[in-house]
Amino acid sequence: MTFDGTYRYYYDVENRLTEVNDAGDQRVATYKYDFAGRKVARIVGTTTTTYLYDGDQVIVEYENGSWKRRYYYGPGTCPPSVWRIDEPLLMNDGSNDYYYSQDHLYSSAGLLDSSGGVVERYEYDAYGQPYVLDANFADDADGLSDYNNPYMFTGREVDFLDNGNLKLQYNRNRYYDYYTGRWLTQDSFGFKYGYEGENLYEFMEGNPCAYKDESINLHWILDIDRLLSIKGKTDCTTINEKPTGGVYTKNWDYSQCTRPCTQRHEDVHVKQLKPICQKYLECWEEAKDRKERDKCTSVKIQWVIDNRDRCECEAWEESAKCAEDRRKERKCCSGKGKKDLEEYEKQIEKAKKRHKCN
Ligand SMILES: [Ca+2]
Repeated sequence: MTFDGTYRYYYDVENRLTEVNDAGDQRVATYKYDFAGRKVARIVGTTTTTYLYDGDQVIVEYENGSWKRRYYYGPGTCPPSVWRIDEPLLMNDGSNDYYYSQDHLYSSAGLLDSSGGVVERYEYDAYGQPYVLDANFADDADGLSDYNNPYMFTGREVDFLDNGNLKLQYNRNRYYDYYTGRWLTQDSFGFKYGYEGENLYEFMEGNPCAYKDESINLHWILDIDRLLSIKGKTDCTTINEKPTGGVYTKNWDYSQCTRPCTQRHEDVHVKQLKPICQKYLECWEEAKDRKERDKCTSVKIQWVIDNRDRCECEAWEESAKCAEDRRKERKCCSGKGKKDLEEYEKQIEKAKKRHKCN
C-alpha cells in the first residue's frame, strides 16, 4: 500500500517500510532496519528511537541516544508454547518496573506497578485496534499510553504516529494497519502454502472472529512472517478451553462433541513439528545474515512439504480413534452432537483420501 487516503507509505528495495508521510507528503516517520531486517530506528520529528535486540526481541529502547526502557520476555519459542514468542513480562523505565497482564491472545490487558496495582488497561476491537484506558476503565485522555508501553495486541509493538491518529503494528516482517484491517505489504511467502485467503494483504482471512490465535502452531512453521509475527488472531467465540494447537476454522472445531478430536489431531502435529522446529531455531540462531536465515527457512519448508502427507495421515488416524471414543459419549449421542460427529467422520475419510493414507 502506498496511499490510504490520509497517509503515504514508502518502501526500500526489500519492501520494508522506510517512510510514512501525510497526505501533503510531509514526513510523519522514518524507519531504519539492520541486516536481518529488524527495525532498529524510528525517527519522528526530533526524536530518534533506537532499538537493541536480543534475537528477535527488543530488549532496550533508546531515545536520542539515552536509554529509556528495558523489556523482559517469557520463554516461549517452540511448540507447544510457540504462541508465546511475544510475551512481554516486564518493562523498566529507569525508575519503575511495570508488569504485563495478558489475555488469552497474549494481548496486553493491563500494566501493573511493582505492588501489583493496575496503572493502565488495554482493550481491542476484533481487528486488534488498541484502546488505552486508565485503571478505572475510563478512556485515556489522548489515547496514548501514559507509560509509553508499546506492547499491545497479541503482544506486538505498536507505533503511535501522528499523535495516535495512525497506529501501525510492527510484526517484524511487515506492518499491520488496524484501521484498514490489513497488512501494508504482502505476505512474503505468497499463496504457496494455501493458508492465505483471497489476497496477500489480508488479515486473518478477513475474519478475525473465526480464527484463533492458537492456529499459529500449524501456520508458523510454514511461513516465517507467521513464525515471527503471526500472532494476530483474535477470538470472538466462546471457547473456554485453551487448545494446544490447531487451526480452528470449521464447524466441528467448535462442536462440543468433536472439539476434543480437533485438539487430539493438532496435538499430533505439535509433536511432529517439535524436532524440526528445534532444528530451525538452532539454525536461525547460528545464521550470520539474512541469506543464511532464508536457508534455514527453506530447509524447514522443504521438510514440511516432504512430510505433509505422512503427518496428516498420522493426525487423521488420531482423529478417527478419537471419533470412535466420542461415539460412546453422551454429547455425541443425539441431536447436534450426533450430526457433528457424522460430519466429522466424513471429513476424516475425505482427508485420508486427499493425503493418500492407507
Ligand atoms: Ca495518555
